[in-house]
Amino acid sequence: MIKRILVANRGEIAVRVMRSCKEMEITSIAIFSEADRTAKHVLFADEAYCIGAAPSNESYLNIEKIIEVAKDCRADAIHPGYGFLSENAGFARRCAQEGIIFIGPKPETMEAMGDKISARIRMISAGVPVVPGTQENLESAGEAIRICREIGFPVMVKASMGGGGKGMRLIHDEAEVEEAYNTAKSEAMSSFGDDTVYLEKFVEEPHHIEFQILGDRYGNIIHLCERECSVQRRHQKIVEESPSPFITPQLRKEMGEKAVAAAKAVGYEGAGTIEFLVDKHHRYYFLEMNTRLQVEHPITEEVLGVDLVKEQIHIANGTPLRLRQEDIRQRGHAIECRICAEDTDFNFMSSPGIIRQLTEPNGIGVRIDSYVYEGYEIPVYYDPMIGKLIVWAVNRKYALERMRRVLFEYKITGIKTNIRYLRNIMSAPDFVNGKYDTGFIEKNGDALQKAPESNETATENVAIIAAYIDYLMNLEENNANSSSADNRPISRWREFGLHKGVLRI
Ligand code: MV4
Repeated sequence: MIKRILVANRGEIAVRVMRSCKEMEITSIAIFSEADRTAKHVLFADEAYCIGAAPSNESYLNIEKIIEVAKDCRADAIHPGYGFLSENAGFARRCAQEGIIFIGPKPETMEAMGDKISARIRMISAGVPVVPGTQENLESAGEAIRICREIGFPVMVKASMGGGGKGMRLIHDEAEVEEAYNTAKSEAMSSFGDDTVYLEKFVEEPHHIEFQILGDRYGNIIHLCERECSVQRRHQKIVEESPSPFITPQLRKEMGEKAVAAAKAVGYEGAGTIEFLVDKHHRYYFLEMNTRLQVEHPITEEVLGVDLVKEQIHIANGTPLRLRQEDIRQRGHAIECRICAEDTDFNFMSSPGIIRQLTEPNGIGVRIDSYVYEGYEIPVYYDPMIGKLIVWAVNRKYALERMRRVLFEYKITGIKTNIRYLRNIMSAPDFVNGKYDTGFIEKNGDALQKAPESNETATENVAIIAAYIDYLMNLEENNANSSSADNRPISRWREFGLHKGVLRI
């Protein structure tokens, strides 16, 4: 039985994993870089060990150092979270060599799915639809032209070791083939050290819909329905929801069965995700498989009432699946917004810095998976995502209303965030009507940048006046006490409860 888990990650996901550990009475062990001494995951853990300098390569990606710490502190298992070493087959192998349980699938599964050509071959044998295209390395631009003619334009050339949009080029016509082939190949080589590329027919205006799956050591595999992830910007997801407003119960059943077949084809153990592209005619195609827990896993947890981290730990313990497919029933609707320290007016550049004031939302149907606190300095070295807002309600309409309320309640100063942008998404007609695909952000670009509604500005103006009064009052009080004005509490003007813009003095 797993009694001690080393969490080989940082930020909100490290905290998320430790929460489940606590409920299971498992000791959680944090590792941290020199930039993370004061990070929440360190404070949250039962034990914590510094593993190196701030850059990820010297800390969260340092396999040998992590293994050494895991041995020294007698960890039974390692949870890799997402990103960093979560999909590194070499790391999973090193864990096994040292008798440490890697909480995730077998290394061979990670390798088979990490290579997109190999994944396509396996999916075809398993009867899972893939995008029409090729299953071998493209040997030359000439060969590419010939095959493109067969498939029919537009076509995409993709790196076999790619994923998430890297090493990928769209080809509209014959004139573009040679250049696209060459750039995709060289980008693949510099990004992945492997220049194997293949072709796929371009699926127009697709939805990105993924299915959560769970598999145990005994070959039992179930799916936990879908997440709609089409709101993306430059291959970064921003908003996810479940159920998908686009798919029907019939399509859900069919795609769910294909997702299970896909996982069975690689003997999947643990929690994983099957990504599909779905076109406007409801034709769906396997895109890739993610062999880890994903950022957006909470929406599945909210709709199904399942703790996916707990299930991962039980599976790693060798417990047979505790859920049957018949037990899986979606209830209500969940939406997740990713809160990022970034400047949406300045090309979404990341905006690290010190968090001065923070008021997180609360109340019915609200979940916050975050890791920041007042006074915390967001390091420049890692991902700018500071947390996730997740709401649940009985249906999509109420979930949307709730998310608007929650985004209104969230107050953060000291850094720039994408909260205003998220509010605009929650009011964009295409999103409100559930009529959007992966082109949503591009299509609505300018409207999503817009400044707050005028009544919101009015509210802020009243709040500023309130803050000024607060400031004067504090000043007076401090003078009366003849203490230094520097000791006066910071004015919390953003938090004045002036939702209607009325101030009573
Ligand atoms: C595609 C595609 C259309 N046709 N493949 C982007 C990320 C990587 N996971 C695969 N991607 C795409 N592959 C074919 N054959 C369109 C995309 C794509 C996309 C996919 C999912 C979510 C957002 C996207 C945004 C642009 C392009």
